[in-house]
Order: sequence, then C-alpha cells, then structure tokens
Amino acid sequence: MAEEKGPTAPPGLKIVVVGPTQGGKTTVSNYVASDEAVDFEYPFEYNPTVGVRILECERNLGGPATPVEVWDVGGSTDYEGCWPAIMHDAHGVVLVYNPEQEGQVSESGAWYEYFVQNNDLPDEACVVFAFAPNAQRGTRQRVSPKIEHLNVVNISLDDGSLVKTQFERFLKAAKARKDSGGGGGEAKGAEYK
Ligand SMILES: Nc1nc2c(ncn2[C@@H]2O[C@H](COP(=O)(O)OP(=O)(O)OP(=O)(O)O)[C@@H](O)[C@H]2O)c(=O)[nH]1
Ligand SMILES: [Mg+2]
Repeated sequence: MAEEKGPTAPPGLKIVVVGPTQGGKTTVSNYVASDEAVDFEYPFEYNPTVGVRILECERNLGGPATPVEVWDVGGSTDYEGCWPAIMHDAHGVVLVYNPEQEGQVSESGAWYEYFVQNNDLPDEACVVFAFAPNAQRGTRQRVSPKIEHLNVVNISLDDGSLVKTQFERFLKAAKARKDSGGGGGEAKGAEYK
C-alpha cells in the first residue's frame, strides 16, 4: 500500500462500514476484503470492534487494479469522537444491520443520517446489507423508512456470492464517481442498479 504510486490521482477507494453494534459489520468486512475464496461465516468468536479496523485489498474494477480500504467501524457510540476523522475522504458507506433485531432497524436510520446525509454523500454512495444470519431466502425483512429508498440487500450466511457481487458493483460505481471528479456530495452517481 505504502509504495503505491498512481500516475496522478491519489490511489484507491476508501469504504466505511457502519451500523449498530453486533449487526455484522466485521463479518461482512472480513468477507468482502478477503483475497481468498473464504466462506461467508462468523468470525471465530464475537469481539466488539474497538474504534476501527482498516482492511486493505485490491480489486479489478476496470483498468489497473484498484487499492481498496475497508474501514470496519465499531458500532459502540463510545467512539463517536473518531467518526468525523473516519469519514474524511470516504468514497462510500456500507451500512450493516440485523433486521431481526427490533432496535437495529430504527438505529439503522440514524446511522444513515449521520454517515451519509451529514457528509453530503449521494445516496448512491451507500449500500445497505440487512443481515439476518439464519434467515430463509426470500424472507421479507424490516427496513427503516429512512433508508428504504436506498439499495437494501437482504442477506443471510447463505448469500456470500450475493454479498460479493453487490459489493463489487458498489465499488465500480464509487470508482466511476471518483474518476468523474466528484469527491462526495456533488458527484454524479454512476448507474448503480
Ligand atoms: N451464533 C453465533 N453468533 C456469532 C458468532 N460470532 C459472532 N456472532 C454474532 O454475530 C453478530 C455479528 O458479529 P460482528 O460481525 O462482529 O458484529 P459487528 O457489527 O462488527 O459488531 P461491533 O464490532 O460490536 O460493532 C453478533 O451478533 C455476534 O453475537 C458465532 O460464532 N456464533
Ligand atoms: Mg465489529
């Protein structure tokens, strides 16, 4: 990462993964940032994320490989003081919540307002994973009215390939916005769906 020398533009994409505590951010982050063909599964044991973890990978999004940083943010509000710094220069937000947990459904709306709206990011810069680990495919999951206009993807632990596909699409759209010169709010969204 450190030796990366892009011709002109600063390298890479910064993607911030946010949402209520125990929603599955670390589970999703580990999966999408892995370079190996790993299964979509829980970490060996649950450890609340302290502050933020930064996972680095490279993805082929067209042209030379793009360095991607996945910032897996701890869901505890104890780290609220770090959130502005965490969001600095972010290109996209992945919002993860567990739709089977009543409180997380409403909390997800507040995470969207804080991390997307307050940062003047376009809605296209946010993908939502409603992560119900053991749900049956096709289960209709609850969505907060605040985020129902976004791209909300229902996933369970059986949906690893869907997570990968959606994440890659999301990265391509983020790269297109970045390449078109938009740093954030004013960026034109590339067609996403
Ligand atoms: N049944 C089961 N649940 C697990 C296991 N490991 C983690 N979990 C649960 O999976 C959920 C998601 O865990 P994480 O991905 O670490 O959640 P997170 O959103 O990163 O949480 P924070 O870092 O605290 O904000 C939590 O509700 C855990 O209790 C496991 O081995 N078995
Ligand atoms: Mg975590």
